[in-house]
Amino acid sequence: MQELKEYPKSLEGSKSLLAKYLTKEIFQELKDKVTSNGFTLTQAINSGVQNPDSGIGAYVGDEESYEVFASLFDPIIEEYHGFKKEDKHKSNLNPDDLNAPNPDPKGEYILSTRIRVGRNVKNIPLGPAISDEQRDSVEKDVSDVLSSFKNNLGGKYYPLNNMSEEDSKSLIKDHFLFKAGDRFLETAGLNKNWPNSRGIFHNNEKTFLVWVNEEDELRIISMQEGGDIKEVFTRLTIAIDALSKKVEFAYNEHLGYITSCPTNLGTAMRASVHIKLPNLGNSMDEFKSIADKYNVQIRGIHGEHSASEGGIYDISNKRRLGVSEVECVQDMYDGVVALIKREKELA
Ligand code: ADP
Ligand code: CIR
Repeated sequence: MQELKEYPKSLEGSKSLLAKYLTKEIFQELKDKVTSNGFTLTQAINSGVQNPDSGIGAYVGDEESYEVFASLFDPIIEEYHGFKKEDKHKSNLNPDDLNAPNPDPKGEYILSTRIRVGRNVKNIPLGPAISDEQRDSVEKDVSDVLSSFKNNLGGKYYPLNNMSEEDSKSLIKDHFLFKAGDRFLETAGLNKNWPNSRGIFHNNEKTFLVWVNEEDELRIISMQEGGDIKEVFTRLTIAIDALSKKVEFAYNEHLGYITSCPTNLGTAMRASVHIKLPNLGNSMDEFKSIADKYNVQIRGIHGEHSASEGGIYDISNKRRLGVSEVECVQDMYDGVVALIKREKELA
C-alpha cells in the first residue's frame, strides 16, 4: 500500500467519523507515525478513504494504534460510545443482573435473538496487521480449544478453505456465517490470504458459534429462535468463561477488550433481535428517533450495510464501551420493548 503524503481528497464531503475528525492538521501530525508492528495511518484509514460512504471509516492494527493515533481515535470513540479519555471501562457478565423477561412471549414480533462478543488474542497484532503465520496459529490454537468443548458447547470446527460453496452459501443465508468480500473489511486489510485460516465452529443446534479470523480473531456467538434474551445471554457468558480459561485475550482497563474497529471496543458486544416492524418501517423518521432515544442501532436482515426484507429489522445495542455487558443487553431490551409498543399502536 502506497503511504499517503497528502490529505485524501475522497474524504471531502464524506459523512464518516473519519472525515469529521481527521482534519488536515491531524493528518499532518499523524501521517508519519507508525506502531511497533509497522502499522501506519494510511493503513488505519484506508477503509474510509476507499469507501467514503463508511459510517466510521477506520480500523487499527494493534492495541498500540489507539495510543499512537489517539488524536484521531479518541474523538471517534467519544462520539460513538459517549466515552471520554478519562473514563474507565466496566464489566458485568452476571445474567442474574439482567432484567429481560421475553418481550414477545407469543412470538408475534421477534424471530430470533443473537448476542456476540469480539475477542483478539493477547500479544498478537489485530487482523489488519496480522501475518499469515500468526493468523494460522490463531486458527490452530482456537480450533483446538473449541474441539475440546463438551456437552451443550461441544461441536465441530469447519475451515472455510475446506467448505463447499453450497454449504457456505446456506450458512450465510441462515445468518450463521460471515459473508465473503465485504468491501469495508477488504480495504481495511482484513481479507488477506482469504479464505485460509478462517472458519466457523458450531455446536449441533447452532446455538453456540465462534467465527475465527474474520474482523476480529474471534467472534463468540450465542443465538436461537424467539425472544428469550436471558437464555441467549446466559449461554454466551458460559462460553466466554470457558474460552477465557484457555486463551488470553487483549484487554486494558481503559478500552476494555481490544478490537480492530473502534465501535467494538469495551464489551465488544452486539446483542440483537431480528424483529418484524413493518409499520415502523414505513415511518422511518419516527423509527430512527426511537432508536436514538434508546441507544439502539437499526440494521438490515443480512447484517451490517444490508437492507431490510419483509419489514424485518436487526435491532441492537449501539454503545459497547463504558457500559457493562449486562447494560448492553439491557439497552437492546429496553429499545425493543419501546419499539414493539409503538409498532402495536401503529398497526
Ligand atoms: P456482527 O454481528 O458481527 O456485527 P453483522 O451485522 O454482519 O455482524 O451480522 C452477522 C450475521 O448475523 C448476519 O448474517 C446477520 O443477519 C446475523 N444476525 C444478526 N443478528 C441476528 C439475529 N438476532 N438473529 C439471527 N441472525 C442475526
Ligand atoms: C463503516 O465505517 O461503516 C464500517 N467500517 C463499519 C463500522 C462498524 N459499524 C458500526 O456501526 N458498528
